[in-house]
Amino acid sequence: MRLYLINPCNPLVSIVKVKQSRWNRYRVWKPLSLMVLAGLTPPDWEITIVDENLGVPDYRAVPRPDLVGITAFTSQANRAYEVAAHFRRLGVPVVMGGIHATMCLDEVMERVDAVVTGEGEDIWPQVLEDARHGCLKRRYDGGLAEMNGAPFARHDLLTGGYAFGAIQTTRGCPLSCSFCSVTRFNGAKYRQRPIADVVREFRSIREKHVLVVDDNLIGTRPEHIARAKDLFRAMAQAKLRKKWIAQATINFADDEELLALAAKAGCSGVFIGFESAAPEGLLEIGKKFNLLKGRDFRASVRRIQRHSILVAGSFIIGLDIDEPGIGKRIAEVASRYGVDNLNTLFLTPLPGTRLWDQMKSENRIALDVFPEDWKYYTLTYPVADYKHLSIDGIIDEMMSCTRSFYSMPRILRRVCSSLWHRRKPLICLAGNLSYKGNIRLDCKAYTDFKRYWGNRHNCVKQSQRPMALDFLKQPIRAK
Ligand code: B12
Ligand code: SF4
Repeated sequence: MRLYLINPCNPLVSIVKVKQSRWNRYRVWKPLSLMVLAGLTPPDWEITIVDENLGVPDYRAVPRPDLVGITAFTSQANRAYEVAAHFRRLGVPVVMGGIHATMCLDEVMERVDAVVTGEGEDIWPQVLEDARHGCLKRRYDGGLAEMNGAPFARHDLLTGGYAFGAIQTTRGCPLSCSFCSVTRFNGAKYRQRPIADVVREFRSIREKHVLVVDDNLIGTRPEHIARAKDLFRAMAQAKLRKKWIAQATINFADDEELLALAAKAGCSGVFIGFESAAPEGLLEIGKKFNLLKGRDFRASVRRIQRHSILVAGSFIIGLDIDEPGIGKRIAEVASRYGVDNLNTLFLTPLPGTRLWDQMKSENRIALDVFPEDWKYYTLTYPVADYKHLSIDGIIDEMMSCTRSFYSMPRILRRVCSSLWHRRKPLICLAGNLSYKGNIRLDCKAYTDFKRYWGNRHNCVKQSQRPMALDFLKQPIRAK
């Protein structure tokens, strides 16, 4: 039995060609979901993982599979449907799972043979058995999986082309921020894999650099932190010789022992969601956690950096409290906090989130011709009606945020500071220049987007109904 597991691309996102430059390897990330599914697949299946981000194969020229499994974030849904349609035309059954299939079940059901909602571990073997006997059901529900004893992801099936390996050590998040899908999808309970399993799986990763995909590697409660410390101790003891980056909440900074152990275990950078420059913004999105203990963000960032761990900060633009001038304000606040990199994203109502429910009820979802418009749900395009900012206005704010944070004087100041404090100045410089280099691509993408948006408004005005418009069906141009 031949199985293809496919990660579809989104031409608006897949801007790099890995073959063009070695550096592009740092900008593509392994689809861990498919490597996990491969690990759950019995050995008599011949498995091929296709990551379209590395290049789209000519599917007409590949051997015919017996089953196709597709994963997709919402932003990949359109391409997922194209790939599904191709294989279904050949009579090959197509199964789709992952976050979009779970949140938009009806839409996906119409376009594939079987849909798997929730996590795959407990249900995938059943799906394969049914496929083998030609009796796939239309719907399977994986629910929340046990974290103990699952087979390891097949890291051997996706080699070459990536600078980073990928691993997961925990699932779930109790914080339930309004814009985020994680609590709804993976649950509020923080679930941890056995430490010995994580260390063993780490060993099976070939890459020297690893992305730990956990939404919050350290968790929020004392027992979570204690487990994180045990994990870091075990990783250090195992002498894995890997450098890894992860996502965490700002409480990472509160425990010197935790920071020292993380650094010893190989942590080289952490991605932290600050989300808003104002306490009212944090209240608006339900991230009160960041407000606890009257936190001094600048001191927190410094404490992390003192352990030679780089800090990338994430902010959201387009909250109801955000007014003109917010772009510069975010850049200033992020510079004041002292983060090494800034990633600002548009507030985006992702299906299944509380933000989606709220914006839908207020009729504020602006890009709503689905599934076509999903391709813009990358958090890098404005897709909603923002309270105090027009579409042009919010794009200008985003550009002024990026230009201001990544101005040459500010980059030099950050690099000098990391040189002075002996904190990886070259990585800091490369990261900053890479973001700065993206500004040109962003300008071009926004020009195309504004044209699309303008055309669409005119057409809607003429027809007075938001329907799938012809120009939407034209192929999307890569940035
Ligand atoms: C790592 C990660 C990334 C990596 C992606 C690596 C990759 N290629 O997969 C990077 C950094 C590139 C990334 C980018 C983005 N991401 Co992201 N990312 C994550 C993160 C933190 C972990 C995903 C992961 O690897 N999980 C581990 C695997 C094992 O779990 P899984 O993917 O859920 O797969 C399981 C099940 O879903 C299921 N399953 C999945 N696929 C399939 C397929 C079949 C056939 C079956 C049977 C089952 C199945 O089985 C698996 C095993 O249980 C998630 C948060 C999360 N907890 O999911 C956000 C998340 C997926 N990202 C999100 C978003 C919004 C994005 C971006 C659009 C924006 C951004 N800048 O972050 C971009 C989109 C890029 C694009 N190509 O369009 C949202 C998606 C919401 C949505 N509705 O789409 C999430 C949920 C975070 C959030 N805040 O809500 N992301
Ligand atoms: S944004 Fe981060 S902290 Fe908030 S619910 Fe999502 S994973 Fe948890």
